[in-house]
Amino acid sequence: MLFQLLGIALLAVPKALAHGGVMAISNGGNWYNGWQPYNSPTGQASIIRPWATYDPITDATASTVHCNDDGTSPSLQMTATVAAGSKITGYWNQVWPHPYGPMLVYLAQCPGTTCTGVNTRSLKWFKIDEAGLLSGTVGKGYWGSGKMIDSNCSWTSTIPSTVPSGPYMIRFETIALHSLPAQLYPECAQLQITGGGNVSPSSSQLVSFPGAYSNSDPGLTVNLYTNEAMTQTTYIIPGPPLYGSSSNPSSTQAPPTTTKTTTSSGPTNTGSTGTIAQYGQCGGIGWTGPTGCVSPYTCTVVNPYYSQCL
Ligand SMILES: *[C@@H]1O[C@H](CO)[C@@H](O)[C@H](O)[C@H]1NC(C)=O
Ligand SMILES: [Cu+2]
Repeated sequence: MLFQLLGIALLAVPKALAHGGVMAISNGGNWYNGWQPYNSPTGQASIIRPWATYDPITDATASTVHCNDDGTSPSLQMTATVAAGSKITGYWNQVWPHPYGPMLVYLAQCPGTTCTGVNTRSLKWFKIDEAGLLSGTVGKGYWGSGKMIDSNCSWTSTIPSTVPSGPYMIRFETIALHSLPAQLYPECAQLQITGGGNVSPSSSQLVSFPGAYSNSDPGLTVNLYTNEAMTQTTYIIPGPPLYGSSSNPSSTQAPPTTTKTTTSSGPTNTGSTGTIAQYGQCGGIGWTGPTGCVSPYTCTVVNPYYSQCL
C-alpha cells in the first residue's frame, strides 16, 4: 500500500513527493487549466489563484488557509463567467491519495466589479457544499473525499441559483484525516456569476479564512484509529452552516444523508435476500464480496467503484 502510493506519487508528481491540489476546473462545457505551483509564475494565466505548494496546511488558523498562498492575484489573472445554477467541477491530482475526510466548497463575493486585485484573505466566505462521513463509521466509513476519488478525483457542486450576480471567488477544499493534525488542501478560482438571485448569505453563514476553523474543531481533531471511531457514525463538518440552511449550529452529518450520491445508474441487485447490512458495500469495480442486502435494502450503484445497500 505504502509502496503503491509512493509509486503513484513518483509518476504523477515528479517535482514534489506528496499531496497536491486543484489542478483544473470545468463549468458549462468550458475547461480551465489550473495554476502550476512548480512552474515559474511568469506568463501563467489561469482562473485559479496562485498557490504555493502541494503540501497540506496543518494549522487551521494559518495565514494561508484561504487559498493556499498570500491571496494576491497575478498579472495575468483570468475570470470564468459562470451561470448561477450551473455545475462547477474541481479536479485534483490523479490519483488523489487521501480518502478519509470531508469535502467543502465556499464562495465569497468580492467588492466592486472584479475580484482581480482583491486579496482573498480580506473576503467573507460562505459554504455552498459539503460532504463529510457519507456512510459507515468514522474509523471505517465512506467519506466525501473517498467519493471525490471515486469521481475521477473531482468534485462537482452547483453554484446556487439564488446568490446575487457579481464577482466571486470559489474555494474548493478537501481535508484529510488519516493523520493528525488534519491536512487542509484549499484552492480558489475567480468567477463572474451571472443570472443570479437575491439571497445574500446571513451573517452567521459568513466566515473569514483564517477564522472559520480552529485547531480544536471536533471535525479536525477526530482520531480515526480509536475504538470509539470504529462505532461512531456521526462527524461534524468544520466551518459555518451551509448557505441556504436555516439551522445555526454546524451541521452534523449522519449516515442517511447520501441522497445526492445515488444517481441515474440505478440499482444492480434488487433482490433483498442477502446478508449485507444497510450502508455496507455490495458491489463496484474490483468488488469480490457478496452482493445481496438484507431486507428491505437494495444494492444501489453510488459510482462505478462503489455500490451500497441503501
Ligand atoms: C478525469 O479528470 C481528468 C483531469 O484530471 C480529465 O482530463 C478527464 O477528462 C476526466 N475524465 C472524465 C471522464 O471526466
Ligand atoms: Cu497528501
